[in-house]
Amino acid sequence: MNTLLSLYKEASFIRAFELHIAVASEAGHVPGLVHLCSGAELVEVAICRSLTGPRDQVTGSHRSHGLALAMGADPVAVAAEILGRKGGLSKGRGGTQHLIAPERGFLASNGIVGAQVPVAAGAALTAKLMAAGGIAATFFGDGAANQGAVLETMNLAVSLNLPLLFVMENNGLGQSTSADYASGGADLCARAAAFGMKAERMDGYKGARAIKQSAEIIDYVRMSGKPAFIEANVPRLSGHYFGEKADYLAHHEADDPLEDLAESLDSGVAERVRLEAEQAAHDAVSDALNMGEAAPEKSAEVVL
Ligand SMILES: Cc1ncc(C[n+]2csc(CCOP(=O)(O)OP(=O)(O)O)c2C)c(N)n1
Repeated sequence: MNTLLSLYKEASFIRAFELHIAVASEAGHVPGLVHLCSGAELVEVAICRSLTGPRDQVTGSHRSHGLALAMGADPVAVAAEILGRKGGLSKGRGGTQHLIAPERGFLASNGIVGAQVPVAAGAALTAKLMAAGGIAATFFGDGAANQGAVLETMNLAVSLNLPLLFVMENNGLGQSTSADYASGGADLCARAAAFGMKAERMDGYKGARAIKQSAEIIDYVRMSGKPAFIEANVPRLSGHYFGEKADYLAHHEADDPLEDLAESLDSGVAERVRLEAEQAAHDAVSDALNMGEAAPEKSAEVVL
């Protein structure tokens, strides 16, 4: 399968997975709110496919279902975790915002905005001290980019020479606040460069270019042992959380990177791949739903 087609296949699976999670949420099967990654799949798959070192580690935000899947976590176990089932990645105790699949290099996602970033610095420091060629990557939003812990981690990564890739997915919104307002119109890529690291923009609508750029910058981090930063522009194709009814969304209608990608492929092939992805996502979420068993009640014995 050619590179663009396999990117489309993986990204379409994540898109369909999120739609099925949305359906499950609407039916009341998901404890709490879910933050869907729809719009960011292409960037996440493009970057994760270059994180192939056996010791590479990734951390993500509250919007990380797709990231866990892009790193190869078992879709049924991801769905079961989101649904709070015993068969989930962490027995249903973490839920949608706390996914973990360390055996696949997915160290953790985190519901505290920006908190996943210093965790990745710890993974990068470990990789550096073990000198076994591993690197870390951390995904966060434009809102998180203004968190003190994130800015401190950028400084630390430069001063300690950590093999850490910062990936800021700029969807223009932190909840309902525009990125321009929250950052005073600052150029966030230039701000990262000012810490003293290589910093680039990635077009989240251009699949082939994103794959090439990801491979090059990950190679740079691995070979140099230094940090780097990517600002990827992505649309947020859903509300802050699924089901949110908000007027501001009307002002943020965006093109869909997956539709753009499908247009660059043979239409019959793209449609077949999309339908297969849809079926696979349906099966994964259904299997998780059919597990039936809820997570055990939280108690001291369970936690210990
Ligand atoms: C420390 C902290 N402050 C506030 C929140 C509430 N909150 C959850 S997501 C979010 C917006 C984050 O925006 P961004 O980092 O751009 O990520 P996006 O949701 O756009 O993917 C906020 C304010 C939180 N979870 N943690």
